[in-house]
Amino acid sequence: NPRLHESLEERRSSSKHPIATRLFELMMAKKSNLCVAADLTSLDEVIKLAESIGPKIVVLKIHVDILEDFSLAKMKQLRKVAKAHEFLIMEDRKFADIANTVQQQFHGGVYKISEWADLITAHPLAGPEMITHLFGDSSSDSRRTCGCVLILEMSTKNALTSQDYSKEAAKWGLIASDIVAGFVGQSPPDADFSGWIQFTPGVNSASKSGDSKGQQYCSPAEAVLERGADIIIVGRGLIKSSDVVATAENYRSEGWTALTKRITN
Ligand code: 5IU
Repeated sequence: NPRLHESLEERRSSSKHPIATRLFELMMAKKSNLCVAADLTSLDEVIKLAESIGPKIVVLKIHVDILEDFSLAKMKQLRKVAKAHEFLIMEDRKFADIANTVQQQFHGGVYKISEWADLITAHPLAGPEMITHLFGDSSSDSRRTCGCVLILEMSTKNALTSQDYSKEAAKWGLIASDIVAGFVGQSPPDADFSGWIQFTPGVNSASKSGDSKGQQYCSPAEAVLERGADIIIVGRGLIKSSDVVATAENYRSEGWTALTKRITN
């Protein structure tokens, strides 16, 4: 797969999505391919975490619907931290409904995700038109300000994201290259594109066995060198550690070393 060995600069120039372009630039500037899954129930705590590890990460991934103290004002604060430390905010909403519903979930409700998310995740389950219409009609600003990260494979045991499923979905993603900035997966898809960014969750240096609830883990090096990850997603391996800044630096360094090694090989 050519994507795995191309330089980030080459890939940045072939990228068709402004958010992917920006992410390639952040990766090169910060020498980081670390995305932290800030799965905390308080947005105040997420902001605190982001302030401390901001310089080490390129993406902060959140689940807005687990926050007990959500407000748009606090989300604006998080955006300020993201701007100051230069990282993107990914809302792992895993949109999966018909386009008409997903558009409302993305723009409306309490969370108004389109106002603050740089990246969102979506399951391709509903078919290609859900992807093309995800952000609204062709005049929607979100087409420039937000990128879809398509979930092609999941990290869990016995996930239903079979090879046939991911193969078909990757093809849809290629057609919607103005919407799709990358994908979540555990391996590079056949219908790959070097301007896309592969996000790989299920990364934990301390645990090999998973979490006893179906989650499976691998190391940062394995994610990058064997599974094709461009960006490693680390949750509990970091947020539960006693020194989050030191742990972030370890994951940044391990992830970046592996990526550099893969590119130069
Ligand atoms: N996540 C996965 N696996 C997937 C997808 C998303 O773990 O296949 I798609 C999310 C869930 C959680 C984070 O927010 O990534 C991983 O957290 P831990 O590193 O704590 O397991």
